Amino acid sequence: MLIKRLITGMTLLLSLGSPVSQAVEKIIIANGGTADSLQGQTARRFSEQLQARLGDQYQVEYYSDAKLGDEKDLLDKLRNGQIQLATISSIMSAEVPEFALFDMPFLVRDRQHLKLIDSEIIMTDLAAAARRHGLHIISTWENGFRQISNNSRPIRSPEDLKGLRIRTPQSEWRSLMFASWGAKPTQMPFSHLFVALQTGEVDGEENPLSNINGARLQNVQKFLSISNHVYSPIWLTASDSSWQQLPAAVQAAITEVAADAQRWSFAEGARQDTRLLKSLGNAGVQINHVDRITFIAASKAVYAQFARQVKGGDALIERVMDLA
Ligand code: EAX
Repeated sequence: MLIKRLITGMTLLLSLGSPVSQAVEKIIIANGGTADSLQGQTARRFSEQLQARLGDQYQVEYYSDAKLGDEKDLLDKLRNGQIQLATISSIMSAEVPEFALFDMPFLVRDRQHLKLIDSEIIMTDLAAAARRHGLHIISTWENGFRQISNNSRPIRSPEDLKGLRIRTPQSEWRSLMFASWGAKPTQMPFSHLFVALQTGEVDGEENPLSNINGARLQNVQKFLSISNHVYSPIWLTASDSSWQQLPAAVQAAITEVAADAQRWSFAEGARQDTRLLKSLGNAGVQINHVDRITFIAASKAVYAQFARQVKGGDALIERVMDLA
């Protein structure tokens, strides 16, 4: 830490050509989504508030739109200390198996069920699982309920997905889900998605409305089917070892500002879902609702795989279901 401060100080001294009284530590936060999506807006708000709270000794920098890499790169950068914070979404289950809990289709019922976010299931069980993989979960923000868009037809039942090439995040779980519904899933980073839809490399995708609008996917998609098939949180994540090295006061500041950002993101997420449904319709996207019953009936393979593959998986699912 001291060496790092000295080096930062020397670099400043050299670049400014005048003596500096205090070294500045950087706190870099990055995400793979767009600045204009809920996760981008939340991260910006968080960065500004954290900067105000920490004062001049720290410089908080926020990079959106995969400028520092896609979510997988961001995890690497957290681990090797190039960045301090990142927001990680669906790919977390590829790192920490227990997080595939959020890839159980239709498990999270509605917004009321989101009391899950502040429950022990996340704060204790999933947080501990992340720590075993060297990650510290600071806060859970909203990415959102995921919906399906495509260029071929309205999706009412899994039958309608047959043969469609659907982009999923880089997670085996989401692939398994869409394959068991009959689609042809293709994994790719979010930052590649607009072009892949535009060129017809894939027919469709699945994301919260805020990500769809944030990346202007309505410009390259004809149909939007409201499925709420998965609730996708955004995990504000640090590497556990670099987190442990932060001064306690800085840890407290980050945790508190992040908790405030969490409250904001859930309230704003609910508002955006209503507003964006209208504006996407106005933009000419044809919107329908899926038949949940047929989708749920076709989802058994995903639950069975989770129970087989993740120790204690069954119990985790039951605890989520039991939350009234
Ligand atoms: O920033 O990759 C995805 O589809 C995720 O929703 C991610 O949060 C996009």
